[in-house]
Amino acid sequence: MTVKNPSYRKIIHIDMDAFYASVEQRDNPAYRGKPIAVGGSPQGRGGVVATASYEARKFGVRSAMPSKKALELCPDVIFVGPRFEVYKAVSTQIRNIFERYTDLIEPLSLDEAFLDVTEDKQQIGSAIDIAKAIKQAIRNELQLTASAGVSINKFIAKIASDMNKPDGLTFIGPSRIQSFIDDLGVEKFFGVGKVTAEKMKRMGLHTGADLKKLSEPELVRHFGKAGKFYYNIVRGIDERQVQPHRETKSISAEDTFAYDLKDLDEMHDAVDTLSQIVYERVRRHGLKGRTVTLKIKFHDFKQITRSQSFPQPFADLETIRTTGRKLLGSTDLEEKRIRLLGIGVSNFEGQVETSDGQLRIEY
Ligand code: DCP
Ligand code: MG
Repeated sequence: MTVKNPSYRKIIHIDMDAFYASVEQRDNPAYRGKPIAVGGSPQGRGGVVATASYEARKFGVRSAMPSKKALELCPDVIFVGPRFEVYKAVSTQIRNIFERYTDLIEPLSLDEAFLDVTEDKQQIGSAIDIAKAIKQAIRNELQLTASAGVSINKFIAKIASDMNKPDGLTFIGPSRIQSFIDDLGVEKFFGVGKVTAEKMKRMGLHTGADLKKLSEPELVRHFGKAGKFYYNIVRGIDERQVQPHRETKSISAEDTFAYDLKDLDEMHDAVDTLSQIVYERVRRHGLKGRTVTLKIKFHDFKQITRSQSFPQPFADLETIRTTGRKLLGSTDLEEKRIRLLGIGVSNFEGQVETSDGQLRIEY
């Protein structure tokens, strides 16, 4: 028996299709119907792909892939230089469309946002119809396509928007949520990164149904604080609100190691990997920062942060990586072993510097 619960929220997650590439194909007819990769460098001499058109994806070209590899997979691929100012302007136009339908908008990056449409500003009637109207407006006014996911919480709405790309609209209603989650691979769960997913798989946990067999204390024991969140989410419970106007104060990534690091080369590798992750996220948000922060947690759980600020805002990988390494080099590591490293970028352009220098760590 399904009980109709009038207190369900109506959440839509919208994500633009092949965002940078679609904008480039829209603005340059010569690129339409062709495999293009935004970013990277011509002849695949260096750099990575920011995103690929769907024509290029057929060959396996993907975001974050070295352009050399992209060229191997798809010899006809056309590399196109990014135009971040244009993507930012389009992002604002998309936001303006969202605002006609709701005041509760939480952007996640330039091309992606959560909308809470429970209130139904335009009295359209159903969340599915609101999502249709938004997609239609984006198509008519911006000549671009978006995919939408509709459900009762953020977690399910976000997964739904990814299920029928491009130009998709996927609704997962309350009665379908549990069976959907049971079959879902652990790597798809919110907050589960590569490392956690591998750990889960080693423990024989492959799907939502597997995770559901663990008690809350067991999950917390294995996965720390996040375990509590996983416990709820495998039961379809995600109470996170859509938070409008949340300014991005910092973008950071951190990694707790399977064993404590002693070796400087290993620490440098970790800093490089974290810098790459942070760099990509800074880019995706269209931001420029002034401060790089390194966070270290030692094996005795003592924690320190070290920061360096620059007069000029930056958004490049080199600044993040070399500053991270430098901050590590200037830290007195003594004989200590390192349990966790984190890299963050903050003090974004156009935002006020925080007086306490406190960083919000995002998962
Ligand atoms: N991006 C990036 N580096 C990455 C991933 C993405 O620079 N590693 C940029 C380019 C994308 C944009 O962010 O166009 C949005 O990211 P998405 O993950 O939503 O990817 P797309 O919109 O390109 O494709 P999809 O249709 O899969 O959403
Ligand atoms: Mg997208």
